[in-house]
Amino acid sequence: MRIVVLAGGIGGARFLRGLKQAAPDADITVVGNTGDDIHLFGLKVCPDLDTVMYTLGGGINEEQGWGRTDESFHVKEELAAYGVGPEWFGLGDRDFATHIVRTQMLGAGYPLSAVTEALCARWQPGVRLIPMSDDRVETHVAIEADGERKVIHFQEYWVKLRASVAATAVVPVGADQAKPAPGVLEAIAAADVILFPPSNPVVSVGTILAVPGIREAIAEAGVPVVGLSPIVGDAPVRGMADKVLAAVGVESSAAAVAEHYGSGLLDGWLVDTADEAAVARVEAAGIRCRAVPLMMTDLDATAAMAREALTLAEEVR
Ligand code: GDP
Ligand code: FO1
Ligand code: CA
Repeated sequence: MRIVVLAGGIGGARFLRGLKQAAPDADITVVGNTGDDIHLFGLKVCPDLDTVMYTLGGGINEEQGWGRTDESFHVKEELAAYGVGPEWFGLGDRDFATHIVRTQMLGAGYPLSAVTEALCARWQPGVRLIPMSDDRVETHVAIEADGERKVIHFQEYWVKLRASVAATAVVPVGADQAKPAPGVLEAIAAADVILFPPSNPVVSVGTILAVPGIREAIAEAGVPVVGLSPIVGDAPVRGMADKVLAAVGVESSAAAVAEHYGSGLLDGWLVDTADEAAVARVEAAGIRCRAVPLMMTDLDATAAMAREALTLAEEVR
């Protein structure tokens, strides 16, 4: 079975670990979000690609969900001693090596997709990880600060401000000019099922869908498209997805996220058992819906979620 998954960082990566257990023989292609990417200290950092790569490759800091295990921060401290920031972004020494290799290869002319493949040769994630695009796309967030409208990088909004101020717009800068990376449209066209993990619907899956051609390819693939809600009991399980949902005018609920994707894209949607009441509303929107446990507390629970998604896909096929 060929499965395509559109993934952000932690939510996508943890789900993929469960999917690999649930479908050990499946051929899994992951289309990764690169809208979170940021240039720091002259280096290209791709947080969501790295989160997937490290999580599936056994190098992730499990508690944190991003960055390397057994990490130290000497380089960051030395940079700070020179007065060179930003200090609010936690790049560790081991992680730095990844960004150095990536930046060196990009400088030599390799596209990001080829660089990602090379990095994965070390980590052996057990999936094919492709960035959504080789072209630069950067998510920016518009905020109101001191009565003034300001546009900042997504990481500044998320990590520095911890989404503490209201976002008035979320813009995937460059997406309209970006092309899907080699292999993305081919994988979608060849898929037997397409899954949206419980990733952020705006700044993870939404950004991937903003690359012209990807949404259309999914809609035209003619195979089941099934998603899992990152919102449980009207709040994100982790992080501040409610803040970016508000920016695009979507309420923070499992049903509203399904409606936001819409029946033109989604065939099936899983909500948590806490959101049983949302099932009827989602089905009224023309999307088959089931309430099942959606907390990725451990690998077995996550694998059970993946099995439910694949079962729902068979039902809507
Ligand atoms: P990020 O790039 O690291 O923010 O990760 P993603 O975009 O892939 O996923 C973020 C989303 O994962 C958040 O909105 C969380 O609500 C969701 N999430 C995290 N853990 C769980 C979980 O155990 N269950 C569900 N349903 N969602 C989760
Ligand atoms: N997230 C944080 O909340 N604080 C950090 O200092 C931080 C550093 C960081 C470094 C490398 C990396 O791959 C990810 C990192 N993240 C950090 C996560 C990052 O903000 C991601 O974009 C998340 O996916 C948020 O969507
Ligand atoms: Ca992310």
